[in-house]
Amino acid sequence: MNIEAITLREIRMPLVHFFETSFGRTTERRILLVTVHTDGAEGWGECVAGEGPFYNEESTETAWYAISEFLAPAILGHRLERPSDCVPRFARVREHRMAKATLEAALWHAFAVEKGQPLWRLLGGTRTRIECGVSIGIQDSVEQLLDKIAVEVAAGYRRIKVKVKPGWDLNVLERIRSRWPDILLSCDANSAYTLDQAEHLRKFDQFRLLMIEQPLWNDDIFYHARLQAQLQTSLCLDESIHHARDAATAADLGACRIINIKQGRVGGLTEALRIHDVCRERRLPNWCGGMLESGVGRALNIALSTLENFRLPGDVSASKRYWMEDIVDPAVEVTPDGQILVPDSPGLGYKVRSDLIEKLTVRKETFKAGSTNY
Ligand code: OSB
Ligand code: MG
Repeated sequence: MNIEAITLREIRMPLVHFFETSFGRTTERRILLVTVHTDGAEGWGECVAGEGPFYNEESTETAWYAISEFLAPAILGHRLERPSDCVPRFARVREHRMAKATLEAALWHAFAVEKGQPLWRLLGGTRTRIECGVSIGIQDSVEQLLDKIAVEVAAGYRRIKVKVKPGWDLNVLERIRSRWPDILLSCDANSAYTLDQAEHLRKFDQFRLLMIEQPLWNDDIFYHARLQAQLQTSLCLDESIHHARDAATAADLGACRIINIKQGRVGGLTEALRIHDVCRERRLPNWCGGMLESGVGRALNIALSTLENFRLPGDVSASKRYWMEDIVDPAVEVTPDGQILVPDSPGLGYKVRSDLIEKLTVRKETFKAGSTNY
């Protein structure tokens, strides 16, 4: 495919309900979308960076910078045989993984459209339905959280994950477990603890959690292994895993028993597939994380989740949990038994609503082949 033009834009989308983690509260998303125009198709990619550098070092603004100044120019005017061919072209830029992943996602979408195939098949997926879990943020009160869990359990979701932090953990888990002794339950600390608190974290064992996600430092693997050795509950790494080598390190050290794969965090689908293969070879189950995506990113997560080693319910849930109106048609829906039926139409399987996107756009820039190349 010849990369003829790339449009970068920012849209704003208010969340139906705020989302709070140990690193802060989000009420409105500032989402970057790219459109890659090839000679045969158009592909869309969503950037999963947050509004500020709180989950990781990237943000909406740094992704805009990396894409417009370096990454778009690295592929514009070039002919790529496959979407993965962008990876070596981007390699000169250190980090900026979410920015890279945005363009790679758009290339995969365009590639699938050109081939007239559903993206999930091109990725090597085998599932026709995926299992859904939900991630529920920190609320203003425990009662409010229990009400939210009740809604999601009734909606059929197969795994409930709650956000925890010091002061919002044992008390909360205790209340959840006494009301729902048998649900598949996990928690995510987004790096809110240190190894000094191992004793405290050992108390989580009594709640029979499926996993504790990223309890320690965002850049740590080694001390998670120390912690894992002291816990019955499985640890899952999210923030610490940037590439396949990190996944192998974590497996070799025994730093976790489960891995959360987010294509954005790891620099794109090619690296996500490599991590998937590392996990499969080492018999670590992995699952698909979420980053409060709009329908474009959500559709991509669905496609990725069809791969064999996505063995646990992901944070891939219905559009209506986040958005009054999603930018794909149909909106992503979950069956009463907590599954998403994977669409079989070419590309993402959901139509991108470009008219609505245009209305939500607050800035936009188009880059054409022949512009500055570094
Ligand atoms: O750690 O998984 C996380 C959202 C923003 C940043 C980090 C995380 C999350 C979630 C939300 O847990 C998952 C979702 O999109 O539903
Ligand atoms: Mg997480």
